[in-house]
Amino acid sequence: NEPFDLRLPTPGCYLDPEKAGMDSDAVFQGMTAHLFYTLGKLATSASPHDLYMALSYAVKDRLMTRYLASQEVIRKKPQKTVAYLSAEFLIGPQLSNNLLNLGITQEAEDALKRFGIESLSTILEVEEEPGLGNGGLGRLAACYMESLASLQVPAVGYGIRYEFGIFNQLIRDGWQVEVTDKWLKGGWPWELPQPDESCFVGFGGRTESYRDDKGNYRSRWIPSEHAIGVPHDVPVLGYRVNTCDRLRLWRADATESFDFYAFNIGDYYGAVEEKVASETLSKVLYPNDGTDEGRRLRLKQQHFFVSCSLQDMLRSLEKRSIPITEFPKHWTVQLNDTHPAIAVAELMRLLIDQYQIGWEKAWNITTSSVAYTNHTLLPEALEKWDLGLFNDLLPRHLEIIYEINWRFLQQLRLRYPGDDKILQKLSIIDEEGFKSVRMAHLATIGAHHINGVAALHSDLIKRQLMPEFAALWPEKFTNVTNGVTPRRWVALSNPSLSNLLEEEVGPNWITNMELLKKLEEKKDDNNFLEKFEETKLNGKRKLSSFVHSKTGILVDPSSLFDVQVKRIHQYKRQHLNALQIIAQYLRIKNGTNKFEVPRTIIFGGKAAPGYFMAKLMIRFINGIADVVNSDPDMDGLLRVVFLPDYNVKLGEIVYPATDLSEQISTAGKEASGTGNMKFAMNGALTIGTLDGANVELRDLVKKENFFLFGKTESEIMDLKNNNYSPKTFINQCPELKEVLRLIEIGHFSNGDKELFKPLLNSLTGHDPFFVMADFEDYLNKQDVVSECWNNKKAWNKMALLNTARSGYFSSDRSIREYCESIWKVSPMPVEITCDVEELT
Ligand code: GPQ
Repeated sequence: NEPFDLRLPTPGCYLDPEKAGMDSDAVFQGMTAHLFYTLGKLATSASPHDLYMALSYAVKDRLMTRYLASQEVIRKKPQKTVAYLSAEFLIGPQLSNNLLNLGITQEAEDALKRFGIESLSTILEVEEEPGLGNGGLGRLAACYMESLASLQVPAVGYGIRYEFGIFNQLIRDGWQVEVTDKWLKGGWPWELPQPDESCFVGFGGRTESYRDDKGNYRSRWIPSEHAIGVPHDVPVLGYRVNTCDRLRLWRADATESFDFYAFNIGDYYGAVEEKVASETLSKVLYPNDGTDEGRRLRLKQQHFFVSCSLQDMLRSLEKRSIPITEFPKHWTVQLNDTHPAIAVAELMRLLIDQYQIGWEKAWNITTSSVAYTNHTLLPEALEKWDLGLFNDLLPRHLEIIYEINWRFLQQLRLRYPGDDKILQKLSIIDEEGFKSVRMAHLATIGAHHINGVAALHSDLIKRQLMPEFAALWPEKFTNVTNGVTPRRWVALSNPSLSNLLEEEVGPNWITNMELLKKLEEKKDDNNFLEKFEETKLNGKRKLSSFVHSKTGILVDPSSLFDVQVKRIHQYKRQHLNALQIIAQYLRIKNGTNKFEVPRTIIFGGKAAPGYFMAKLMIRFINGIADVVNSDPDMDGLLRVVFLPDYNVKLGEIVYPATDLSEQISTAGKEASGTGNMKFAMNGALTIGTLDGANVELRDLVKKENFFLFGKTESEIMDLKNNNYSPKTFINQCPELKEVLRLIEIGHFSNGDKELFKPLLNSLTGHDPFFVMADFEDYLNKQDVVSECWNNKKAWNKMALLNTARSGYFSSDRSIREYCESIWKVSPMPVEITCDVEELT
């Protein structure tokens, strides 16, 4: 590779080639220039937001050399690139991460001092985070982009630039209130619009058959509507490397040409309406986490970003004069769940209709490039599109899907002669009731690999979700356990722990988390354990002041911080935690509490706006918090906090401050979980079920350092298959009975006996998530937690071992596995030089 000249394009770089624009002087000058020329402000009157913008622009300038150099490397020496297709990228604040990865945090801090800003954090606080995701799935995509860049793997993330991301959550009278997220309002400095790389996407209309020059019958699509996708690129820099990958988010624009006709015949409003309709495509993120609502606009969004992305990939081959048939050598396309699964049909359509490639060849290209990650077994999350709606919006795709399906079913007929049942079961088209297109089947048939996101989950995909597919293609099914980036989730969010880790094992743990194993040597070193505890206390002080500023609740940093942050869902069982709090409250009231352990129980998370039970769970937690926090008997023993508007930024404050991580989903329901990993790295102990990645976490940290409770997946299955009755469990547990009675009489709802009835009825009636079955075991395990907390040294040792042994959950490990076993791509270092000799 030819080195890229670092000095030329980066403002400030020419000041001192040695420092390459990375000293505080250059950062200061960059900021000054941006304040003046880009923002039209004088340094003397700049607000914190102005300074945030100026610093961000100066930092972005420093990304550009690396970003362009990374693209040049691929252009000059074609190599396979990862295309990560995801409807969500929950990337979080950018400034702090880019400073860290560039290695100029201190320089930025020094530059800010010259503007009279004493601490970088006052500027970081100003940043609005782009909430372009709901929860775990979107955050995973962001961690994976960061690891890809850090591992120097060429990659592009493709998604949607939603104008309104996930709503902001307010809590009013204990209820969740949703407020529009206007993340773009103050200007977002991290994106580069690239209008000349826009793409054209069709919808609706009809297909017609025609005979081509060679006399063959072909089909063509005549869409009735179009939209334009305008790329907005976000640079994703790796940690202390030159690789800077790209996150390409598409914004929908109206097409001019089409409305001109309406405009000219005097239908001005008609033309404007058309324009508005096309632009609503990228307006808003659907706020449902793991529930499929089958909405027309959602399918349009999916097709919109998938079509733009595939056209973009194909165009990149054309630009470099690479034959289209070599697509799989240059692109490996990963589907983040079924949201982008239309890619299978769209790639076929582009190859066949645009590039005139024959079916067999096109199918071969498609299936050698596409792979699919499944993130859930929950039936309500498996996407199905009503056939009528699908045909309306994507008639040509439906034809192609029919053909894919017909050929697939032929294959099945040969293998299972006379077995119509299996044909019905595996068909892409669900013929029962309202006919629909099953996207998971399309993805599975079109992909060369299908992976789950934790060992247990991948196993359940094969055993429960798709046993017939797994029998048909055992080699396609695999596992890649999720991971999270240690840059954001330890180095950035937990500076005091990071400093200690660096002192102990050196700086390389940030890119090689396995080095943390060395900490095990310190497990009996009192002095070290105290230092470790001190880092936790620092985090807890910071969270305490945040809690106070947001909720007015005073919490004691020396109390046990017991935290459950994640989307609110019945399967995640925040209500199990809530019931346990009531039991503890009762014990304190009755003087029967066995341990004097002050606890602060903290919740955070959003509920889907249409998910009644989840919203009621929030109200329930707040009802309990009101009673507990205002009862003097609870002083110094129990506090309950619901933190509003949980997001990435808040997560960065929460993980370092947690002693006990709640991972209490019904076994078999949580595909992986990733919060569990962030907590463990930051030295929290976990109380959890054998679900998702908890299973692997417990194996790694060893069972004596994990608080296990609850029924296993197979025990849950047994209960389910044997007429599970929650009443049996309630009757066996007097404490649980008392808890339920207190709710029933309205103790947590100011005497209102109706408010929580739906929740009570669900728990005592069907109890679909086996809360009653696990309650007693959970409560008992919480006693073990309390007992353990009273031996601070033992606790610290366990916590240290969690940090030391959780290196496996670095997303660097996950990405290496994807690269080796699914994508077959290797790193491609990007070289940059400042050496004048070498350049001439
Ligand atoms: N997940 Cl299907 C989401 O966050 N949203 C979704 O729509 C689906 C899954 C989560 C899943 O619930 C977690 O267990 C995983 O850790 C996470 O995806 C990433 O794989």
